Amino acid sequence: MFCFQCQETAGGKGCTKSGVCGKKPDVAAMQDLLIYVTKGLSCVTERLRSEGQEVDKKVNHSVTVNLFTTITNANFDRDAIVSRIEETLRLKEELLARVKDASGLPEAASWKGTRDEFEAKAAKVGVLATSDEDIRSLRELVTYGLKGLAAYSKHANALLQDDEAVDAFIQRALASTLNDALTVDDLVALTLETGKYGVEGMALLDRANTGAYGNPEITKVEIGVRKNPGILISGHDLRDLEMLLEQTAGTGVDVYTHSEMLPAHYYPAFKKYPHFAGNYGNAWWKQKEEFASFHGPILMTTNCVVPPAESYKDRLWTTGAAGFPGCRHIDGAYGEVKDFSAIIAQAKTCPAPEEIERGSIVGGFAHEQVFALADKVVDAVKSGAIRKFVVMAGCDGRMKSREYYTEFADKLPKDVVILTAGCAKYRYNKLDLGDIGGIPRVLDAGQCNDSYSLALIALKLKEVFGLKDVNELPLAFNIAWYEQKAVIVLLALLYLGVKNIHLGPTLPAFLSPNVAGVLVKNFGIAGIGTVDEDLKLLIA
Ligand code: SF4
Ligand code: SF3
Repeated sequence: MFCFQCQETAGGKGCTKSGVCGKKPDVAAMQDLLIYVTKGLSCVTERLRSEGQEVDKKVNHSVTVNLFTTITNANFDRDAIVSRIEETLRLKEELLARVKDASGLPEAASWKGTRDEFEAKAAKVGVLATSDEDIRSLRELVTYGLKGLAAYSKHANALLQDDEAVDAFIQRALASTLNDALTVDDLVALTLETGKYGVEGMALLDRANTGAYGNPEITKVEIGVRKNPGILISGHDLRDLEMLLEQTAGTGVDVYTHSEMLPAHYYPAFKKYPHFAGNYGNAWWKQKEEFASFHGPILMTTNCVVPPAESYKDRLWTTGAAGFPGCRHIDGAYGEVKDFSAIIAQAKTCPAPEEIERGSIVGGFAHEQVFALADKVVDAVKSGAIRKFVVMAGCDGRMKSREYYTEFADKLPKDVVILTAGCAKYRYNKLDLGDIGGIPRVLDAGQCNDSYSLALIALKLKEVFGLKDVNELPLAFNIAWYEQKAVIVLLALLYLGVKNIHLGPTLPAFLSPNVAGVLVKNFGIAGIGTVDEDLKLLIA
């Protein structure tokens, strides 16, 4: 196997024996093949579109679910991945028959192996199949960005919202990664275009979420526990949460959020459920201890799944693109109501969660809520009460080096405000950082996809202060990344013209020295240093 798509890749170079995340070589191989056949399918749909033929939404959804399935910590279930490969090949054959002129399509468009040939084929189509280091780097950068974009699209699709332009781009870009005629310059341009569609995809999801559940508002979220049995829901899918809240109403079972599901509490629509009890635990990587002490069932709607301990494996359920062998999976097509009754029945037999924390945290600072506070914020900046904003959005991870972010937040001067989104916030959202004239010093916009809100807030501030360029704002970027959703967030920010982003705790292994050089030269991208050095650099 060879995988270097996440920040924790072995030795900062690539996982070759087994994944640091727990992904085994046989699963990695099937993920490689799933990406390959999805690229093949995309070559066919791109051709159909260029012939003026329509591509059905179901095909778009297949592409996005396939990509999502291969995101770090989403799906470890080999059988589920093999089924997706077979389904993709079937779909591709059906569409290929409609193509009027199939000349010049790459091999991936015509390949149709059977299950017994999958291993051998997978060995030939992984990341290392591209020999030129820079072309490989750019192809992977685009592919990982598309994985993140696909994840966000899929959540919008679950709320019956689609953007054909985003789907057509995802497929065109996937097909382009198989096009040997594209040069480094072409692929750099495609990378920026991926960022453009990243903005579109996040806007789509923002419309879908706020359209269905209202605009996030300032909310205090309890982090302690109640006395009833509970179900813990994790991941990013708000539609799954809605169905679970509906089905648990009046059953005596409480629902708690975990990790990236925390921001669900900020939406008005979910406040009507008295059994929506609070948030339990921290970022994804602490789940082994926290899922054990939760005692009740856990529903993973997306990444990040950590291979479970035997002690709670029978309480871990997956749905959507998530999966783990031996854990029960709940199916359901878009628009259908999923049946969570088995999870609820299990919860009723479990003890209540064990208290691991007490108190509350405050969030809900997505775009509309911050716009509502705009006058206060602008006054605070003008009076000097707020000297600077620092965007610390992104992912958390288990590496010790991430203690940097806790220390950085803690040591920030008291007149600096943190803007955050994603699970990166767990590194500092329980520190008591106080407020500035009633404006909390940590403004949490929501999930990683809500980084879109942070971009809108920056653009709004630029407008209010009458600036030409967003880089003239008193705003610094110190972003933490782990998986591929952070890649699309980064590309989206680059597309919006944001410069001098610091990215840590390490730069991606999939950036070749030359590609990293392009990002440094054109966008001022940098890694992180020590906390004290970076405080001087970013805040002074
Ligand atoms: Fe390694 Fe990350 Fe790939 Fe897992 S997702 S195999 S940890 S690079
Ligand atoms: Fe976290 Fe996995 Fe990325 Fe959505 S839950 S930010 S790492």
